[in-house]
Amino acid sequence: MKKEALYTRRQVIRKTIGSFAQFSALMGGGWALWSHIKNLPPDNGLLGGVQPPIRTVLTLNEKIFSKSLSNDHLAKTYPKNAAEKSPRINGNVGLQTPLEPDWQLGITKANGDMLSVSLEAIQQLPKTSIVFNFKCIEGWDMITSWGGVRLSEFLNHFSLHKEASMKYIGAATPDTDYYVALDMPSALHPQTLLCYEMNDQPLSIEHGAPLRLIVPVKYGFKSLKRIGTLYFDDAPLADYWFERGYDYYAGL
Ligand SMILES: Nc1nc2c(c(=O)[nH]1)N[C@H]1C(S)=C(S)[C@@H](COP(=O)(O)O)O[C@H]1N2
Ligand SMILES: [Mo]
Repeated sequence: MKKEALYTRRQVIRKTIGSFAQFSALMGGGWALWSHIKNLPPDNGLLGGVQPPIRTVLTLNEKIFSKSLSNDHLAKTYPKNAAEKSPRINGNVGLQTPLEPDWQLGITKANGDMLSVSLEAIQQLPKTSIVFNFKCIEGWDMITSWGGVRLSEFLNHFSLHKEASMKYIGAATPDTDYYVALDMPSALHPQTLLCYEMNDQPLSIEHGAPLRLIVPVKYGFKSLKRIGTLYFDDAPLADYWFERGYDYYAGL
């Protein structure tokens, strides 16, 4: 018995053309929507230089992440031998000038006074180590090993209580070329460290000597290398990558 063809050749051609037209219409629609969004004027204020519809999505992400973040939300940790021996280096904004040999951490207190703290004084505080999977928003990650003091213990030790009760903390490189903002709950998170060691060795210049932030519950761009100053505010503080379109909280 001769099998009936399911479709005639003509039908096949018509269907092919039909699907192609549908596909083109979808693509065209998507493209038109995207170019519409792209051509909207970016807001250079708190929207961080991205177009309003994109910022709306980022803001929604932030709401979800800032709610889910708490001290119970700990980044997964690993044994020390799982850590990368020579981890990748990423980003040198704020590291281009030679490091001052008399470096001290500068803290702008809530009343405007300045406090300077030496590396030795920081190293005398109780040491906390962490091995965790460091994630860069560019799409790579690596297990890295760090040592330093909890930011919360540092603030407590130097009686920065008023400061720790504010909504945001900012950190900047000595030349102020790179700067990050952290919401205070993330800053006081038990895994957030001021680090002076990687793989039990003093930090290299490329990895942020003499002192860097390590914020395991955030994407890597919040972990500022070579801290020059810390400062506080109840209003959101400036953030280098936020101004270039990334989300403010960058929570994981
Ligand atoms: N001062 C400074 N800190 C920085 C950066 C930078 O360019 N300058 N880059 C950030 C980014 S995007 C990442 S992913 C991490 C990378 O840290 P690493 O170089 O120690 O691997 O540092 C962060 N801290
Ligand atoms: Mo990054």
